[in-house]
Amino acid sequence: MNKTKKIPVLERVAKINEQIADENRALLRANNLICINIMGSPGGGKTTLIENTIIRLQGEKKIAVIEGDLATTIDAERIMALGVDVLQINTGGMCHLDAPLIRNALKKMDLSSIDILFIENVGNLVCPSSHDLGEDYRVIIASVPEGPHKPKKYPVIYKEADVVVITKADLLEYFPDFTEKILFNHAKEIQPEILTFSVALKRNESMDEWINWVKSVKPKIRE
Ligand SMILES: Nc1nc2c(ncn2[C@@H]2O[C@H](COP(=O)(O)OP(=O)(O)O)[C@@H](O)[C@H]2O)c(=O)[nH]1
Ligand SMILES: [Mg+2]
Repeated sequence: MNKTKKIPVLERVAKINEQIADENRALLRANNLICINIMGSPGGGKTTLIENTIIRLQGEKKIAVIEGDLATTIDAERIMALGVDVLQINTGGMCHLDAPLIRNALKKMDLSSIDILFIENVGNLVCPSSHDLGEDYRVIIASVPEGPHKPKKYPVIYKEADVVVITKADLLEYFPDFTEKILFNHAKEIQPEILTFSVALKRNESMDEWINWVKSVKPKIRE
């Protein structure tokens, strides 16, 4: 009788991702930098939030960015135009980043000079949630035109999130079914500890609470 223990392939791949995510975390810790993984739908405002955060923290924090995209360097070029170090990862067809891709990117960066590393994940509310990258914090972007029910429809990504940022708050008057309260309540039903911010990036308004959080973050203590 064959007594070899069979581990399903997906389980093995997930385990390898976990191991490499832990190695990434150790490398980030050794270089004393905070890593924030920005996730959300395509077009929600991920790149715009990162751009505005860079502008607001210029001269205060040294920021670098890893840009994940299926194809193109469009977002990376937007970030580079701000004079910030950016590393582009094109995933081909893959709908998320994973820990090995981040490990390869980290090897190419001068980590010792960075305070905060943003990762812009591939625009998607499903795939990125199940891939630990070694980040400290997970931030979900929820833009007003997407409607207030996304946390209920995509609970898995919210369950693992530390922060939700409502973007495009300047458009609230055009979306009467969307209130910040409804979205935040839905998010808190799924993840009671989640921090909540709301910004209107087009007008660069109401960024203060978000910016204060970014400035104050410490490495995440993991249980
Ligand atoms: N009105 C408005 N538009 C925004 C806001 N944030 C982003 N956008 C626009 O939404 C579009 C997609 O933004 P982008 O940051 O590229 O989204 P990403 O795909 O999530 O990175 C762009 O045309 C942005 O100018 C906002 O707060 N208000
Ligand atoms: Mg983008």
